[in-house]
Amino acid sequence: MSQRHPLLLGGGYGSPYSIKMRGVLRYRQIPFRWILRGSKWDNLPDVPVQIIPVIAFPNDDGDYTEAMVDSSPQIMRLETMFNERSLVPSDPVVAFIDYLIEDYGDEWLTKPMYHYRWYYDAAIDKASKLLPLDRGGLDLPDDQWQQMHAYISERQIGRRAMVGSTQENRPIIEDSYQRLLALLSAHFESQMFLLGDRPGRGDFGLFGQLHQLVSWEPESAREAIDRAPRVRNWVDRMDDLSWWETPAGDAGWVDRDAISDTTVALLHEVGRTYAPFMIANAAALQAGADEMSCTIDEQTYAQAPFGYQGKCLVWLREQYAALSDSDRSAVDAILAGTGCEVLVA
Ligand SMILES: N[C@@H](CCC(=O)N[C@@H](CS)C(=O)NCC(=O)O)C(=O)O
Repeated sequence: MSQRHPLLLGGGYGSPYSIKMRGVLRYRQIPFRWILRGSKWDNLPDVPVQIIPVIAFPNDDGDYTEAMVDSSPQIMRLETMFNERSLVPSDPVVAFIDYLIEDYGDEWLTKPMYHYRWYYDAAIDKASKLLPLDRGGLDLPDDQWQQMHAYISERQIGRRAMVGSTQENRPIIEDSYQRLLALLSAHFESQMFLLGDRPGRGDFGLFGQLHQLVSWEPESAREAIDRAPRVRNWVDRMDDLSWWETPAGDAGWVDRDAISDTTVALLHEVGRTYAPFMIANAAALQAGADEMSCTIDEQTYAQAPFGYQGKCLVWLREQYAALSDSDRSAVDAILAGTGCEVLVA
């Protein structure tokens, strides 16, 4: 890998994971070139799964022969390449909590994000108008624009149930977003990041989804401005943290015994939604069932099981198993009573 040449980040403006990784690269001050995936500028190497974001790496000659997907492994790959402004807390206990919050953002908060985009008419209209332009270009002819508008809205609305955005699940999904706004508002009254004086993977996991929720989707954005302006302002900050003066080396992370009450309150929220969902999803996958269901807020949450999220639980458990005995006990003590215990039981 040569650092003389920038990385390439292939993504889209409406893609929460693309915005997450753009935020990571900006904060880490890693030179990169943004490429709208599918546009005439897209010359990214092949990837195994057609999702965004894609990161491509240059060789010494400046040729981009290797690319990867999935934001979480992308972050860890960057950790192996660049030392400064790391996103991984030096204490493995704090690092595990950070990873858990990132996965909650990626795998649960994406449900409110997708729901608010493809459930409400104004949101559907906005996304269906804007998304084709990333790929099609500003000069996209009107007739093709109309076709893509119809195709995208039909396809994405059709996939709502796959993500869990059904009429039955709607109160659970919307309430979880409302609670998150309140929890984060309380946290940001005294602190800018979740685990210290510098952002971690968890901050960026939340940021990617929230960026869309508080600024793209009209309904959820209105809620954020009305009830949680601090959250909206935090998202604006997270979008480009190249200015943040990160404490040198490993300094700046919270001590494992001093994780703030408002971050622990967030873990209770993770334990209320993401944890029962992930456990029931994995059980349904193992049983080969067509539907997973669990109880969240005394209501039944149900959807088809999702294979990738089954893998996420396996990876989370591997991280937990890799901790030393005393670190595992310390994680258990932090998670006790949050509802997250089941994830590592
Ligand atoms: N686990 C992936 C998820 C990426 C993802 O779901 N990307 C969406 C856009 S935000 C996508 O490309 N979906 C494929 C499609 O819509 O066809 C990550 O963390 O990057």
